Amino acid sequence: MTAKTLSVFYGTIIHSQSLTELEIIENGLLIVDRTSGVIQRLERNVSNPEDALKDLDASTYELHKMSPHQFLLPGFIDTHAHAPQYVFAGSGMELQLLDWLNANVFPVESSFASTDMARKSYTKVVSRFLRNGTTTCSWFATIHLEACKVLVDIIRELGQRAYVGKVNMDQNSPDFYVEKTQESLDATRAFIEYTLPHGPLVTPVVTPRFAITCSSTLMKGLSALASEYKVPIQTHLCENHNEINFTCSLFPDSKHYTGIYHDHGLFTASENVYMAHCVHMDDDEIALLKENNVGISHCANSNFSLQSGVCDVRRFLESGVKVGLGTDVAGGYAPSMLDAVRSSFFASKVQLMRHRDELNKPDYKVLGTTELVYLATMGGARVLGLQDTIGNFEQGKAFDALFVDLDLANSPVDVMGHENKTQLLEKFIFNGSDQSLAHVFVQGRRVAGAASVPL
Ligand SMILES: *[C@@H]1O[C@H](CO)[C@@H](O)[C@H](O)[C@H]1NC(C)=O
Ligand SMILES: *[C@@H]1O[C@H](CO)[C@@H](O)[C@H](O)[C@H]1NC(C)=O
Ligand SMILES: *[C@@H]1O[C@H](CO)[C@@H](O)[C@H](O)[C@H]1NC(C)=O
Ligand SMILES: *[C@@H]1O[C@H](CO)[C@@H](O)[C@H](O)[C@H]1NC(C)=O
Ligand SMILES: CC(=O)N[C@H]1CO[C@H](CO)[C@@H](O)[C@@H]1O
Ligand SMILES: CC(=O)N[C@H]1CO[C@H](CO)[C@@H](O)[C@@H]1O
Ligand SMILES: [Zn+2]
Repeated sequence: MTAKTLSVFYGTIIHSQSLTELEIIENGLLIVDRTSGVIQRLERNVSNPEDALKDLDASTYELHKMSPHQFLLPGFIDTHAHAPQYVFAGSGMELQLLDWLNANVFPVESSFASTDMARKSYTKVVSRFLRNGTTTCSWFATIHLEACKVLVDIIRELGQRAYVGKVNMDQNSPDFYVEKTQESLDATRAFIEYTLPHGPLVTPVVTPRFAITCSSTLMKGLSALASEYKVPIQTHLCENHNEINFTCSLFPDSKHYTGIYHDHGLFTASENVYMAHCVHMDDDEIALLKENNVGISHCANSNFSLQSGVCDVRRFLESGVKVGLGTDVAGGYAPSMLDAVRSSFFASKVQLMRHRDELNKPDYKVLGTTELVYLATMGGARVLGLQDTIGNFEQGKAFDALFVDLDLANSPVDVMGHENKTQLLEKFIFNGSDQSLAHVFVQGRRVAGAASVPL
C-alpha cells in the first residue's frame, strides 16, 4: 500500500476574502499536502468528489466527507496575549491598568526567573489556546531569557504557529522585575538568535513592554535590533487615560503617545509593527499609524475588564488601518478567540449606542458576522504580516484550520435542522466552544481537537 500523501476535505468551507466578503463554499473540495501542510487545491461547486479527484491515484489520498453540520474555518489568530499572565487569569479585574500591573502582573511575571515555573505554566497556556482554536498567537513572555527559550521550545513541541517576544523593561518597574539597559538589549539579541533557527512556525518579535518601562536608549536599541534581524515589533499603545498621561509626561519632546514610538524609530525599523489596544487616539495618531502601515490589535475583553475604555474599531477600519483581534490574556480573562469575537461585538454595540445617543449619528454600523470572522482570521494575518501564509484557504497557503462539528457529543450548540450555512456559522461564533472543535490543524498537523477519534 502506498502511503497517503494528501488529505482531502469535501463539504462546507468558510473563509474571508476581504473585510466585506465572507465566502461560504457549500460543496467545496480542499486538498492538503500532508508533508508540507500546504493547501494544494481549493475547488468550488464540486458535485462528486471522486470525479473531481480522478486525475489522482486513489491510493495517494484520504477523503474526508464532512457531514451537514460540519465545516472548515481558518484557524483563529490571536494578535495579543501574555503567556505568563494566564497563571492568574481572572484576578484583579476590579483594578485599572497601572494598579493591576503592580498588584498582579509584576509579582507573577517575576517568578518566571524559574524555568520550572515557565515549563509548567507555558505548557498549560499553549495547550489551552490550541484547544480553543488559536492556531497562531503573538505572545508577550517575560524579561527572562531562559524562560523565553522554554516558551519557544514548548510552542514547537505543541505545534502552534507563534510570534514570541522577550519583554523589555529598564525603568519605572519594581526593583525585583527590571533590567539594566544593556542587559536587556543583549538578552534580546540572544533570544532572537536562539529563536530564528527554530522557524518557520516560531518567530521572535521585539517587545518593549510599553513606553513607561523603556528608556529612550532601550527603545532606540530595540529598533536597531529589529532592523538588523528583520523581525517584527509589538508593544502596547494608548490603553488607559492614566497610562497615557504618565507616558506623555515621561517623553515631553514627543507630540503624543503614538509619536513616542515613532520618534524612537520603532515604526520604521520593521515591515511589521503592531500595537495592542489603541483605545484612546486622536486623528493625528491614527494617521501616523496608517502612514507607517502599523497594525492594531483590538482587545475588547480587557478594555471592559480593566475599564480602559471601548475602542471604536469601525473608525480604524474606515481609516484603512490594519486591525486584528487579541484576547490580551490576562488583562482579558478569556483564553479564547471566540470570546474576543463576542467581546468585540459587544464593544461595537456600545459604540453604536454612544453614536446614536450621544453623538447623534444613528447610522453607525455594528460589526457583523462577516467582519468578525475577518478580524479573527485574515485581519490578524495582515496585522502579523502573515497574509500570504495564513488567514484563509487560498491555494498555496498553510492549512491552519478548525474542523467545526456542531454535533459533537458535548457541543453546546443545538442544531434544529432548518439552519442554512450562515446560521450554522453564527451559532458556532456566538454559542460554540472548544467542544465544537473536532480537530485543530496547524500547517496540516492535527494539534488539538475535541473529537475522540483523530481524523
Ligand atoms: C456554483 O453554483 C451556484 C449554483 O449553481 C452558482 O450560482 C455559482 O455561480 C457557482 N459558483 C462557481 C464558483 O462556479
Ligand atoms: C490626563 O490629562 C488630561 C489633559 O492634561 C486631563 O484632562 C485628564 O483629566 C487627565 N486624565 C487623568 C485620568 O489623569
Ligand atoms: C441564510 O439565510 C440568511 C437569512 O435569510 C441569509 O441572509 C443568508 O445569506 C443565507 N446563507 C446562505 C449560505 O444561504
Ligand atoms: C450555548 O447555549 C447553551 C444553551 O443555552 C449554553 O448551555 C451554553 O453555555 C452556551 N455556550 C456558550 C459558549 O455560551
Ligand atoms: C471606560 C469605559 O468606556 N468603560 C465602559 C466599558 O464597558 C461598560 C459596559 O458596556 C461600560 O458601561 C463602560 O462605560
Ligand atoms: C469560548 C471557549 O470556547 N472557551 C473554552 C476554552 O477552553 C476551555 C477548556 O478547554 C473551555 O472551558 C472554554 O469554554
Ligand atoms: Zn497586553
